[in-house]
Amino acid sequence: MKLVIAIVQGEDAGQTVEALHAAGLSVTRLASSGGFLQQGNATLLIGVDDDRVEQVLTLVRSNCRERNRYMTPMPPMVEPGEVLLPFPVEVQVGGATVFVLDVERYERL
Ligand code: 2BA
Repeated sequence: MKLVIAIVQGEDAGQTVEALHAAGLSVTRLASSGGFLQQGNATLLIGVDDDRVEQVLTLVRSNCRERNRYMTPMPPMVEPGEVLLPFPVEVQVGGATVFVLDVERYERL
């Protein structure tokens, strides 16, 4: 058995969960946020038999798309009288960041 951890953008999370659920897969959705952009995203936990991992990846891939985000870096300290206007930096995010882990033991108690 494997545990697939998929970090997806908030906009893609609902339809990804629906697609996984429709395929008969169990999924847990956690609210999370990225350390770099500090923006909300979603982390999906999907426990599956080994032979369904590729199906999970296909469903995640087909429901998550790449987007451009903008972040405004913190301006550096400037001397009095100096003006330094920070401008937004474009960052590409997604489709999804996926980890596949071996599950040593699975119990439903
Ligand atoms: P964030 O950490 O908010 O990162 C958002 C996007 O910013 C990343 O998109 C990447 O394009 C860019 N980025 C991240 N760190 C950067 C850096 N030090 N310098 C320049 N650009 C940087 P994705 O790679 O698609 O990642 C989307 C989200 O997936 C991340 O949100 C984070 O929540 C998660 N993630 C990505 N890689 C991870 C990892 N190795 N471990 C844990 N979580 C990860």
